[in-house]
Amino acid sequence: MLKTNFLGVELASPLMNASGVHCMSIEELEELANSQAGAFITKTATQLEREGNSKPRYYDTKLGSINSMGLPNKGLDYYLNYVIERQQQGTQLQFLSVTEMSYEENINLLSKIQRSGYQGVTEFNLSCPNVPGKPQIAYDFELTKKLLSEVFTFFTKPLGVKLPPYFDIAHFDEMATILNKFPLTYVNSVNSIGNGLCINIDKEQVVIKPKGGFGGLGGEYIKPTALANVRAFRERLNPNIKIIGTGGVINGKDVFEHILCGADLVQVGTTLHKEGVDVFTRLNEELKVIMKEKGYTSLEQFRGRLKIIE
Ligand code: RRO
Repeated sequence: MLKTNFLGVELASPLMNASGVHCMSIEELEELANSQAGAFITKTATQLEREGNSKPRYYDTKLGSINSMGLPNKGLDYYLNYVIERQQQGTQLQFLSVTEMSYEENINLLSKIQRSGYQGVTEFNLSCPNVPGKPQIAYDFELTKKLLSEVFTFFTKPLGVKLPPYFDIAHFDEMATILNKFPLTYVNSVNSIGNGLCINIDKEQVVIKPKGGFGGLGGEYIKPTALANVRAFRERLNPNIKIIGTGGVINGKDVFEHILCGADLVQVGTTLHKEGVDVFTRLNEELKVIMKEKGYTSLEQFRGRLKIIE
């Protein structure tokens, strides 16, 4: 009932983790691989291992989460070797997330993946909000265009981009026009809403340490923004560019809504962090109940079919 085809591979579920959550170590990745998620993605990797920002750097609130992890990761080789090993054992579809600190370093990182034996999907994270002094790449339209133009002179493996949320129709138009120029496999919308601020009123203090308390928001706060971005890009992107919907998935209804807006796959961040990998079993069951109630037997029957009021 939840079968989903992605790049010719049949997945048992459209659900995955969002990069950053439950995917830092091989132990966590193995738990994802053995869960009811349809696929998994690794923590965004840089060329070299990074410690990230100082703690506390992740905080759960009633309506979601705020984080300023600062790109802690074990370095590209750790994740690349893991996915190549799994590929050799027969795994057909995996997602490797990467980004770097400068234009040149991004090109070098992707060149290394191109030269490797990895045949899976690479997600180029253009939207990390938490490295002090490093603006989110995809809020700079010219830079994004230049970077992708160079990347696609040499990169021939499946590539997706992780985008920040946009909040203006002109920005949806402009970014979609840029993305449509490239042979992208998919667009993933959205990363956390950057640089929110959560406060502990008793202490009259911020809840995370880096950047004076500013951090990326996830969870219930961001669902309407995430759905708008999925919908806006589905309406604007070439049909051969797939969409991964991420943001505000707490229950099966939220997964249904993402797919109704056009998501091919749906990722879970904050709620996976709160509940652990059993969240995928619950969400799959809740989605099936909604589909049964509505008389749907496959995701294709409602994907992208959101109605507007004429
Ligand atoms: O590590 C992080 O601080 C982080 C990253 Br790279 C990202 O893309 N999104 C996010 O919310 N946190």
